[in-house]
Amino acid sequence: MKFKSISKILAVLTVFLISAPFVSAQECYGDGDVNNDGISLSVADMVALARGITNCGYTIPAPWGADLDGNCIIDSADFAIYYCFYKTGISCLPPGFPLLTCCDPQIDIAFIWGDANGNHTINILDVTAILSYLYRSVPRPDPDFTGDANGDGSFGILDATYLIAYLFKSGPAPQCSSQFFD
Ligand SMILES: [Ca+2]
Ligand SMILES: [Ca+2]
Ligand SMILES: [Ca+2]
Ligand SMILES: [Ca+2]
Repeated sequence: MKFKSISKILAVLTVFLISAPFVSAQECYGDGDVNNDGISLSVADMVALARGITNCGYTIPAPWGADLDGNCIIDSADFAIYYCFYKTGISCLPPGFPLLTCCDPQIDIAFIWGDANGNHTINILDVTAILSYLYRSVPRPDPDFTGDANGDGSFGILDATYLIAYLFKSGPAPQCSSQFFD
């Protein structure tokens, strides 16, 4: 009798386990598909990442996809990997790519739009930096998309005059561009 009861309990338990929905924790990988369009490591993904870690108010569609080094932080280190991949190819990707990361990574603002010299503030030195890049053959930072102060997708004297207007004539703040150039 006792044996029969145990068998019955085991049978019920087996049916329950088989019919219960299998719930697993969501896993997210830094696969490079930042804009969540199904294509990994495209230029559009790199642009999405650049905008996401710049003070542009842009929300990265799939932030976990941007975390190529799998440390649960989206920052300039991930951008450096993308940029290296963009320039030189697959050897820049971390061993074991794509790495498992967290699904809600922290985002670190690494770039300030209009900060042409890359020191995280905007002042007259950015104007002189732009002029030096243009006229004194001083090498520009690579990449230097934030030097496009007026956000027209190119780098030139208009970016210097735009910054002067912003700094000294109450002109509009530097404009984030959706384009990327280097
Ligand atoms: Ca993509
Ligand atoms: Ca990272
Ligand atoms: Ca600066
Ligand atoms: Ca420009």
